[in-house]
Amino acid sequence: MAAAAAATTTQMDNTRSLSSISSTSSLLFTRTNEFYKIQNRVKFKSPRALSIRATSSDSVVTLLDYGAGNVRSVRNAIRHLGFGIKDVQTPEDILNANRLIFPGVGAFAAAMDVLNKTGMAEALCAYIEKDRPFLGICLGLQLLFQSSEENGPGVVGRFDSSNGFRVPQIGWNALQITKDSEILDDVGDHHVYFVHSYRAMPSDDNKEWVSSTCNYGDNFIASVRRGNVHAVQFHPEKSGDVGLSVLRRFLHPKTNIPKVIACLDVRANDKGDLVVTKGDQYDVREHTKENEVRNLGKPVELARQYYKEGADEISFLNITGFRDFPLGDLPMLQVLRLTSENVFVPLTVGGGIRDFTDANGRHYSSLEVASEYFRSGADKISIGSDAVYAAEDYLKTGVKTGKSSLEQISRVYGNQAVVVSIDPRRVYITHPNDVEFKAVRVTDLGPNGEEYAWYQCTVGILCFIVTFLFVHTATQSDKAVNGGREGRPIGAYELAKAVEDLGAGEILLNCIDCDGQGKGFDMDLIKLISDAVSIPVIASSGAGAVEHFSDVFRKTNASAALAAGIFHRKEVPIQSVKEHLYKEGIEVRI
Ligand code: 1PR
Repeated sequence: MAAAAAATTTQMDNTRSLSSISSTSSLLFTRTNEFYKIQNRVKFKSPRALSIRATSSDSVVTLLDYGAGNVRSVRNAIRHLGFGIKDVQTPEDILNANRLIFPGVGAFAAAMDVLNKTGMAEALCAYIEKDRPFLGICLGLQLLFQSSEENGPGVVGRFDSSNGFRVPQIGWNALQITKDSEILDDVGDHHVYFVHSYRAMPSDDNKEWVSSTCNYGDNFIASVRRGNVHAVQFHPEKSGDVGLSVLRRFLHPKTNIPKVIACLDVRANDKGDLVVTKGDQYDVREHTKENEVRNLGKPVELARQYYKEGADEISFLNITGFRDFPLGDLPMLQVLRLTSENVFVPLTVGGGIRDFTDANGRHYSSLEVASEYFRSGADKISIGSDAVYAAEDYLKTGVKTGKSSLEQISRVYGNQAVVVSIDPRRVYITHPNDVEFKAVRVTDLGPNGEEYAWYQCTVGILCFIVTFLFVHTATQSDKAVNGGREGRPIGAYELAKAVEDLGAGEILLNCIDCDGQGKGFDMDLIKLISDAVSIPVIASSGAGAVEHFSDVFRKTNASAALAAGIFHRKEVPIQSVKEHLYKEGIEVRI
């Protein structure tokens, strides 16, 4: 170990003298100069919205060993923790990695030289910009910064030995943890092992992402964390049990226990009473002569029952909220107030969250609408149609105006309080290039043998449009316009990515085709979206049996599964869903 340490140190010393004369000593992130500048280009997830999820397929970690030194101990530690290793051979291996460790052995300049020549630097940049899970070790941390030999004083510089501290630092030292970084959770007062002559210095520019410092003559950066990107100056693979715990926490990130959510679609029936209803592909009317709204019970009573049966969350969707004015919907606010009196799991409410001018000309902002919901007992609000319009504008202009409901509400209440409900329809196509939206190869072929589909987002239709266009009553217009919904020129994938950028903290992913069908969730859609974003995704629409829940948690990165019909019709109690998941080895809240 001492020999390895000495070798590393010598190499690093050479590096610095080399780098001062070598034009190849560019930084890993030359394009953006310093790591903190990447932050401006990259939409790093705010810690609150962060959800790192792993599936059993993540049992292989990609290792970037560019041949400059001995990373045997890192390999052994990874294997010891039960992971296989895929070595990076090409830049594509980096781009395709699920989880990447970069031990950054050897000399700074030489490392940069190899990384640049092989195209790895570019790939690493792209990987990190996408906020993919990354752990840099030692030089792997320093390469994220600007070196001192370039462009005047930089973030990384050599220890000052004039104050009596021997350089390199070779030995054990304690960390001062400055912010929650998840991978350091077990470190506490334990010492970790360092071997280095150079260190990155904390500054105002980087203070947001420094997760710990260490003192060796001066305070230097011992670790950084921004979203899924981590880097440590010490050697976790040489730091005993506590070091292994750092690696373990990176490899097995804390996953949220999957949630089972009961959803209550609520609307006024033709008599004006607020009822829980349930559609088939969003058609909530009985197929009888009277054509009345299907009535499956009373919202408060059902919510209480689902809470007692073990629901992890309850969602109320005021399904006509977009065309009616929700603050005019006092019964809905009353439902929230009463439910929150004795239901002690999170309550989400959606429907009609948008700016609104009432009949008397009084303007209500979406923030006021949301605030009223929060005051009445909601923990989260869910935005459907208005988020689609906001995403369309954002994709058109590339500008975040900060004025959309989504942006305003998440700014005031935090991302974790804002869910975006996506309501797409499957549109089959023969070739993925047939549309400008992200398409997937479907598991079940379309009616004409189509192998692909894209998922077209829909919005609720405003009452006055319905009235003008159809000169019909709301009852007729529900049916006349595809369950009262209009298709928009945006796909579920594009919408999900855009709303994540705009500040959504969670996605409620419905599927009109599967809604009420009981044939299982749309796995193609859920996989597409839950792989595309790093905020939690709630799988919704189509649950018909307990196996559908284990399927969705096994095969996709969904964080929660929501159902309505099977609970309302008492076909499958929540408890049996939980028992089934437990038996299948999927952790649940019992
Ligand atoms: O557009 O912001 O006003 O929000 C309206 C909200 O109302 C959206 O979240 C939208 O999903 C919902 N909504 C609008 N129309 C309907 C309808 O059914 N006609 N309900 C509707 C959506 C879908 C799920 C349902 C699952 C599970 N319902 O919430 O509960 O599909 O059902 P299942 O387990 O029985 O298959 P805005």
